[in-house]
Amino acid sequence: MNTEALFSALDRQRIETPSWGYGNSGTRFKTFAAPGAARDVYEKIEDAAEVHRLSGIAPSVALHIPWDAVSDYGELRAFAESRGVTLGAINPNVFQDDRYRLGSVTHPDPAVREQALAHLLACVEILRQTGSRDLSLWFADGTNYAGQDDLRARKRRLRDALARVHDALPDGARLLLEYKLFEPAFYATDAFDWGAALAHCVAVGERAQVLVDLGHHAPGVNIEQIVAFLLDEGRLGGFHFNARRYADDDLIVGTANPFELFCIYAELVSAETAADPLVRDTARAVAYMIDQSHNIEPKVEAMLQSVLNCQEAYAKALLIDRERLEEAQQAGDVLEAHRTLTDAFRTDVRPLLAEWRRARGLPEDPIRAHRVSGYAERVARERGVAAASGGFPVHS
Ligand code: AOS
Ligand code: ZN
Ligand code: ZN
Ligand code: ZN
Repeated sequence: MNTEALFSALDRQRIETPSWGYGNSGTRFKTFAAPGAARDVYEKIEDAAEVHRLSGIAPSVALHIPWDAVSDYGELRAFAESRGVTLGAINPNVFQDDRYRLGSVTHPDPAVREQALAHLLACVEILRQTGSRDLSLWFADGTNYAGQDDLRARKRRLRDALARVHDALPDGARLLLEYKLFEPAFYATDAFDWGAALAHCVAVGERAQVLVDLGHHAPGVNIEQIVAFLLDEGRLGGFHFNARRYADDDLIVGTANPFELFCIYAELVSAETAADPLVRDTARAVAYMIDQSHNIEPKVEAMLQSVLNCQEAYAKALLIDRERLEEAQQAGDVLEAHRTLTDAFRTDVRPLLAEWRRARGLPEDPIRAHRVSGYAERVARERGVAAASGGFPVHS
């Protein structure tokens, strides 16, 4: 790929950052209050705008309802636009009400299920007002013990809720179903893996697609193969990027396993130019989103680091010599094929990305630019150290 083609591919890259990554968040053990952490949705949007100003590729911010609920979404949308970003995916929250102890949309009591569904439908309405394309659904629903509830009945309850949400979506909107192996339910999670999520999406309609959160798999699972499979089925809707060593660690993407991130991008790059139009269109519509909740890291810098790590992985994937790869694959040359990938992976793309930024009037080194800008010191002064609440729930 020549530099021009590479640069225009980099121009098209978009990474969405999550509002909840800018507020104070923690682990089950302790939430450390960070000086200057965003206290409300407006400050979260300002931080997201700062990440975009420095990186040039993070133009939208995902919202979490009710953490980011406001009375006027039109006004919030205008506020975001005045800061140079747009409002992205809407993430409903059906896991923090006392009534959801046994589940939300899969709860045995139909009245609780209706309450959860009503919230999901209210979020569809919010999505209309914010002009967002995607409704990201993650359910904490599941059971802790064998026999606790009827597994097939729960599957049907989830299906029913998804169908109703799907049918309420406005034109052009999508439902992204996120799966997760375990936690907070430890025996059975209702949306437990990509296969279950895919089956639900296929059943409820064309505008339902699967969301892959990198932290939600068993160790050793080949995530890039899941990505390839879902792309090929036309059902990969988006990502929640993060890094994990154990489970849902939610750390800075690209820090624990950069080769895995590269291989995921390699599948996406290949699908973007696939012969099959369904695969191509699916790849081009993928929502690249970050899902992190920082505990000890400075928030804005951590988010910026994630965005840049994605860009680096993408640039390396663009460098894969596709012709050489295909030849080696056809010839059954196992190691030449593998080396074609690792040659791209080992390429230091930092000078190239610095050049791309220079040509676009962006800081060559966004992290350094952030550090010397005084942004962190200014918000620490203005916002102070908020009590460790907001963002991800405080566990005790
Ligand atoms: C939870 O484990 C999922 O990753 C969710 O996507 C997300 O972290 C949560 O909904 C916070 O917004
Ligand atoms: Zn312990
Ligand atoms: Zn997630
Ligand atoms: Zn998660």
